[in-house]
Amino acid sequence: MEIIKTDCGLCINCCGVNAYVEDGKLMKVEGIPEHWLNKGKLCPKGERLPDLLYSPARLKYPMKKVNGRFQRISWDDALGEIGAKLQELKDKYGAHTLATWTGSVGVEHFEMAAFNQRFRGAFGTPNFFNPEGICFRTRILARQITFGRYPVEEPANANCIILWGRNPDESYWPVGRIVRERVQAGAKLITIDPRRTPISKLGIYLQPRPGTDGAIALAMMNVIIEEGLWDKEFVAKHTTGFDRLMEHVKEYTVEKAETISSVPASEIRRVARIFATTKPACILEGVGHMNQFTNGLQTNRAYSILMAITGNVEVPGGWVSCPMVRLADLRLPIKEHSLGYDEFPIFHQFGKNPPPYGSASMMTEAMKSEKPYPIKGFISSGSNPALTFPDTKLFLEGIKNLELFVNIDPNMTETGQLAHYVLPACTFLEETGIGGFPYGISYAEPYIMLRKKVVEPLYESKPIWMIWSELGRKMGYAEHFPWNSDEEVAEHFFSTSGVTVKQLMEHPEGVYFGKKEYKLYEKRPFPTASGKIELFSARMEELGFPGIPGHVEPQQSPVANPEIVKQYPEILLTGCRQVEYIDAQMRDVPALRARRPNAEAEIHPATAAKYGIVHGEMIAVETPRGSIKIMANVTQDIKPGVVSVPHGWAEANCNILLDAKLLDNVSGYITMNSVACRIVKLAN
Ligand SMILES: Nc1nc2c(c(=O)[nH]1)N[C@H]1C(S)=C(S)[C@@H](COP(=O)(O)OP(=O)(O)OC[C@H]3O[C@@H](n4cnc5c(=O)[nH]c(N)nc54)[C@H](O)[C@@H]3O)O[C@H]1N2
Ligand SMILES: Nc1nc2c(c(=O)[nH]1)N[C@H]1C(S)=C(S)[C@@H](COP(=O)(O)OP(=O)(O)OC[C@H]3O[C@@H](n4cnc5c(=O)[nH]c(N)nc54)[C@H](O)[C@@H]3O)O[C@H]1N2
Ligand code: SF4
Ligand SMILES: [Mo]
Repeated sequence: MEIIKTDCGLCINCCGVNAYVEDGKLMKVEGIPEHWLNKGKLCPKGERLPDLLYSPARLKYPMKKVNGRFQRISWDDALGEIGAKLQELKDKYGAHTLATWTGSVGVEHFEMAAFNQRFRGAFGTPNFFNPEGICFRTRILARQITFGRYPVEEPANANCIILWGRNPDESYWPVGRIVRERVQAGAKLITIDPRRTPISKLGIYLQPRPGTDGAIALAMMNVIIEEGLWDKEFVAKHTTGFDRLMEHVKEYTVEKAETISSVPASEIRRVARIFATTKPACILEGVGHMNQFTNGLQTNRAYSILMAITGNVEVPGGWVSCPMVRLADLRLPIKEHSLGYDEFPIFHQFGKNPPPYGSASMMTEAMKSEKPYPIKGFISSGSNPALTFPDTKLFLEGIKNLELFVNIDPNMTETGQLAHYVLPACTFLEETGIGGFPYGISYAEPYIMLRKKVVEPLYESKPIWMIWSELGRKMGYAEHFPWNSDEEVAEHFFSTSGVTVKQLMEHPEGVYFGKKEYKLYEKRPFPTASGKIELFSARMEELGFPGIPGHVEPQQSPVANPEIVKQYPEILLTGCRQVEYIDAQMRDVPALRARRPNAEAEIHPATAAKYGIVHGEMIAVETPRGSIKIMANVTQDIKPGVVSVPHGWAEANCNILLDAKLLDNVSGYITMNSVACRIVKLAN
């Protein structure tokens, strides 16, 4: 059997994989023992990559919907018809009428987002959307606002770790491994989470009311400043706005934070002291949850400020700067701004290189209401928004108005079922491409590997770069799509990076492409307007938002909206990760389904008792927006009054419960957590 060293593209961890291939068939996968990150291990879903590849859900050929039913069509005809329709829409409504969307795998599959952006540039639409506009970009943005660059957590050297709304055992198991190793070596662990996760049992645990973390962070600053525990030299030399911060946090006493968050004042004080006096300390904030609620961006800012005033920036074990591999930029210039540019200036206008994505909530709204202009064409790839878009009702209403809806995916998905055309893409196991550089999520390692083709493309599936290129050529944009093979594409991407494909082939387990530098600020000042870490951001204020973060109540909390709470007294969390599945994928793999057969709503016994619910019973979870049926998981390990439902389950789609009008007004992110809900006992 041949062993091909590649990486797992199922999630952003990009674990090293030994793929065992016999007669062109993938037989099994194992972790690469010498891989720096996963050290021979794969998570349960990573172990099932052959099931992903040979899934019965795979699309075998392009299909077109005729009279409500899918019919086989050739690639040539499909791309020809799609190209002609796109041209017609462009002539009728202008280029901006096309919205393109890539999913979470568009983050892991560099080619997917890059070629999507290439095409949209050639076509001329500004409207490209990606989960970074609903997922983790605010953490990057908050750090860029504060530091001018994006320092990344380095828990492997930390002596104090705060898991703030993060449960890595399920979502980033290698981070969980690193945290456990540090705890074993004597590091202090603090977990702040409404759910008492298994890893939290290794240290101090705070259980806040969801959506109140900003108040806790500000009260920690209050303690640190009042007790003189801040890093005076670092703050004086490298930050601006400390005086204003000092004034601002005076009102955030631990007692006030207790009233807001329900975490005892003495616990907040204790945690503040430990965090400020145990060096180096590292906040590992949640990737999604800490962004996806009313006060997401400002809460992220508060964590940045906590790291800064304790001098935990650009030192080993804190948040550090790590080189990024400079891959070729495929983007073409675009004249118009994307949807959301004016409405959400922090997201779109803050820095010199703002995120290239539009605001997702505005995309669906423009499909539905045709305001500010109609979105009539929609091409989605590597995503399943029918399940994952945080407001299913709005998504379904929006796509009804589309004149062209194309879904590109290896599988027939819930979203594909709604499309006019479905095009079969390869999985990452069937193409050579840019592989793992899991930068940006607690791994400050300048390490990259080539993702290798493990088997030939199955059925009529094609690599995503080829699909966009062929569509581009059909539409007369051939000059922008000169590449003819996976290798040519990879060569082009690496041409600007200092790493070559040859080098990566010679080192199939991956290579270091640069060296991490601590105290970078000694050489290169923080690239903010002031050249220092901005505890107070003048630019944020200029754009109409507070320059120092404060606590903002979730829109539907008992404080902000007591009327709604009379009818919907519990607090909803959606989308806590489950190690068996990745977003809406892998539910059809029997071995994984056997491990976790059902979608379950976690509720505390006190909450269950209030409604007369027993463990394992089917219940309805309802919000003003909708209702789903789901099995009750009655557990001590969640705060009373909080209901946590996973996302990605077709049979209990939590996005039916969400309302894309509830936003973090600073970032434009749709609220997926801290929403009012209630439980309904179902008649037997
Ligand atoms: N296995 C698996 N891994 C995944 C994914 C997957 O679907 N499956 N998805 C990937 C993606 S797309 C993303 S964005 C990341 C998500 O990664 P994370 O956002 O880090 O998700 P979790 O690790 O589930 O941690 C979220 C934790 O935040 C807690 N929480 C919720 N609300 C609050 C709050 O208001 N305050 C505090 N303090 N805590 C809160 C939840 O109880 C939960 O324990 O995971 C990635 N990894
Ligand atoms: N309520 C709620 N909603 C959420 C979240 C939440 O926490 N709560 N989380 C949000 C977040 S953070 C994210 S990132 C999104 C994720 O949302 P999505 O990105 O829509 O999630 P997936 O289910 O991972 O969709 C990936 C799709 O890509 C396909 N695919 C897999 N490999 C390949 C490939 O190699 N090529 C191509 N072309 N396609 C491939 C899969 O078959 C699958 O259909 O969900 C968001 N939605
Ligand atoms: S953690 Fe992610 S990258 Fe690693 S094996 Fe699991 S799915 Fe693959
Ligand atoms: Mo995400």
